[in-house]
Order: sequence, then C-alpha cells, then structure tokens
Amino acid sequence: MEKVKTLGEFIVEKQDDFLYSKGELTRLLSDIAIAGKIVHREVNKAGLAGILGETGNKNIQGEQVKKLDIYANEQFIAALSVGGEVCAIASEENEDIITVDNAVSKGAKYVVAMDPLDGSSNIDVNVSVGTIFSIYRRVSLSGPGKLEDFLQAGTEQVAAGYIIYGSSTMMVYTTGKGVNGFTLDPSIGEFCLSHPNMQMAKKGKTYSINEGNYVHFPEGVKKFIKYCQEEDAATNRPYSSRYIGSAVADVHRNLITGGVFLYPTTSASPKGKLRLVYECNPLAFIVEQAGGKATSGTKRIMELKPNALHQRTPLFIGSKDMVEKIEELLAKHSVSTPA
Ligand code: P6P
Repeated sequence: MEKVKTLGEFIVEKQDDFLYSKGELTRLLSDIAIAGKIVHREVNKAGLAGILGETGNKNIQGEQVKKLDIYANEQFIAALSVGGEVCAIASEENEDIITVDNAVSKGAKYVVAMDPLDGSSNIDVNVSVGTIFSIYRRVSLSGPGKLEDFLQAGTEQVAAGYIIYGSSTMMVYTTGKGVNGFTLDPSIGEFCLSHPNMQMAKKGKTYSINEGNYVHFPEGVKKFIKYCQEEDAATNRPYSSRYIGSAVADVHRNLITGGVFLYPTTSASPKGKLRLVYECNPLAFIVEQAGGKATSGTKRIMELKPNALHQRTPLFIGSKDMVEKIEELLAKHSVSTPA
C-alpha cells in the first residue's frame, strides 16, 4: 500500500519551487492548514450548537457561540498573526486591513487576503462552504503591511488556495507550479495528498449560474445559457445546470469534472458580486494553473488592477473552451456604449 503523503511532507518536498523562500512560505501554508483544521472541527458540528443548550449567544459551557464566519475569521487571523510570516491580513469580514506588527512578525515578507468562510449562509442548511486565501510578497518597504500590498494584480500572487468544508474537508492550493489537493483525515488530523496535479478539462457538461437573475443578465450571458440548453449531441448539449451557492464548491466541482461558473453583473450587483482580491484572484490562479480560464468578461481576472480592497468584478471561470464561448458571445452581443 502506497505511503500517504501529508501536506507538511509535500510542502517541504516542494520548498525548492518557491523563489527566495527559506521556509517562510512553507510555514505560512502550514499555519493556514492548522486554522483550516480548527474551522473544520466547528463547521462539522454546526448543527449541534442548537442542542448544546445554546442560550441566546452562549452555549452550556458558557462559551460565546459565534457566527461561524466570525469564528473562522478569528481563527485564521490568530494563526497568521502568531505564525510570524505575514505583516498584514485582509479579510472579507474586516473593512480595513489588519496590520501585524509583533515580535515574531519582524521582517515578515508576506500578506494574506482571505474570505474566511465563503458561502457561510449555507452553513444553516448543511451545504458546503469554503475558505479562500491569496498570498502576496509585500511591496511596501518596512513596518506593518500597507493597503498597497493588497492592491497588486492577481498575476503577482505567490500562492493561492481554498479549503472546502464538504462531504470531506479538502485543501487545494497552488504556488504557480500546478495544483494539488489534500483531503483531511480526521483520524490522524492530517491533510493527505489525494488529488495530485489537478487538471481542468477543456470542456465540461456543467454550467453554474443563479438563473434567478436572468432578466438583468447581459445579452451575451443570456445567449450562453440558451446555448447550454440547446440539443446537440456532437457537443454533448444540453449541459447540466448545477448551482450550489458557494463559489468554492461550484468551482471545486468544475475543477474536478469540468464546467463553468458564471457570476455576471446583475441589477443587485451592477459590478458583479464576487470580490476581486480575495475570491476571484485566488480562484483564478488555481483554475489557470489547472489549465482553465478566468475572465471578467472583457479582461483576464488576474490582470485586473485592484483599486479597492473589497471591489467586486463579474466572474466567468472554468473549462477553457467554455469560458472562451462566453467571451465570444459577450463580445458579439455587447451593447457598445455610445461614444
Ligand atoms: P447568489 C456566497 O455568498 C457567495 O459570495 C459565493 O460564494 C456564491 O457563489 C455567491 O455568493 C452566491 O450568490 O446571489 O447566487 O446567492
């Protein structure tokens, strides 16, 4: 029987892949994995909170019962702050960046942008949720990290990944040398390599979009939805519609089976809903490294220059041929704004 390779062993084995790193990125990824295990434990007993004698916002142990996304946020911030490798953190849960300036973070070279628990509204209905993270080398010269460290284009990411808390808990990440997936074995508390060198099929049979917003979709998106629904055996159509409502879960499924996820502009989200810095860029890095594509409809996601921490963008991400079909239909049916 082949020896199981743990995340820790894999990261050390691949350490030479990291430019400049003398172990900092190794420790940083390990810190993220530790926080992920702690969040896994809480996410997997979420339903129990109600029967642990929860009274208002305290449980029978007298502990403060926190919303899980706040809990996850605190766990990742704590792990990253004491890990010594980051000089600042950006989180979907925090309006401003969190600077890290303590004895262990002196000389820290990295910043981490994250969505600590994306799709958290799904927790109450027992649907998969995920943590998304993106790692940059700081560009500010010294002291605590600064906003400019987070407003780099996605092409500058040194690593990115997600942890999906689903039927199993998996950590999937890239450092620019391919994508690898690790499944948590709770019996030993280790993430174990289960999906080496993940590749995304150029074509898939699944499209993920919230069709409730159909009326306000751009014409090209409407045309793509109709394209997916046409009968054409030669191109395996009609495709299947699958929409979980957690971007991590939809993107993860498409990474494994092939497919495309779309979150266009809508009337409620005229600039798109997903956040560029800590959702779209990390997911785009992973998908591109696996052979897929990620665009805003007009530009490669990872080439967009962020000008605000929480800025949103339309997102079309997944199998290369399917994303290119969407780009073709968007271009063909774009409403050219009058000069
Ligand atoms: P809607 C979760 O809240 C999230 O940010 C993504 O994970 C998910 O893909 C999207 O929003 C779902 O949004 O508008 O379809 O409910």
